[in-house]
Amino acid sequence: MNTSDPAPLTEAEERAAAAQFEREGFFIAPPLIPPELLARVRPRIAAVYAGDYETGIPPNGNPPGAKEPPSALVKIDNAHRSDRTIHELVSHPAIGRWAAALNGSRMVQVFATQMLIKPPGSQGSGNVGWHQDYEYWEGALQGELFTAWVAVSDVTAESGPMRFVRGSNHWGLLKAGDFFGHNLDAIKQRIMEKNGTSAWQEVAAVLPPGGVSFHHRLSVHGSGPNLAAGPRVSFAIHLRTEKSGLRDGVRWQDAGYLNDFADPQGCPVCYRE
Ligand SMILES: O=C(O)CCC(=O)C(=O)O
Repeated sequence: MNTSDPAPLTEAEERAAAAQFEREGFFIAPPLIPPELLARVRPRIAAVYAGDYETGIPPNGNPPGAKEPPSALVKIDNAHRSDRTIHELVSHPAIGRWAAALNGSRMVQVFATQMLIKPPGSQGSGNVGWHQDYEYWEGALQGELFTAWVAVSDVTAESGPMRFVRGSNHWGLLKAGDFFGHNLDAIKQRIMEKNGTSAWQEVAAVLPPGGVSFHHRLSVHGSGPNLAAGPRVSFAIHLRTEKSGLRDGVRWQDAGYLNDFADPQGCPVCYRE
């Protein structure tokens, strides 16, 4: 169950946001997640990290559960299947409303999530290498796909915020990225060579708790080390619209961490016209 209705957008706001998303490949929305929901979700993030799964469903990859604070980037896939409060957060209607406005879509549905904890002091092992999300979905999915990224902690310039490369959504699928690579400069070099241009303008998505950014499936993005005092905590929420689908001949059981669109626990609809 969701806790609050999204604030209505004016038509002018919707038009301006959609134009920016199309032009630049990302959009930074005003804070969308209510503080009371963030307060309820924080202990649930700690619980899932420790291996406590409220629904009895483990996240993908069955992480063993850890007692010690992390020392490198933690990425737990589909924690929303394991926990009802996390499910409530990732399917919040304000995210759906903005996502629909950015894409002019009639329906928005979650199809996978990542719970991300970037600990302080993790140096390069906290980095997320430059990549395009579609590199990881291309085999199974096609059409309109994108990501909402929700800040749970205060994501400052020091905490290793996500960085977008402006306009890279127009570069096509380069397949030169690597989410798991830590050497950002080497990956950047590879992407620029593949793209045949030295154009590269980075924008940091600095977000307060509850802030949300959206990015296109082809937008190049990554993040550097967390130099702040506390962990950078967030969710990447992968979204589809009615203009996307499973590729012909692909079976859900072969789609890795992507959830079957027909499964309401794995794929909650967060907006419907
Ligand atoms: O959290 C990050 O720094 C990157 C997350 C990411 O790759 C994504 O949201 O698609």
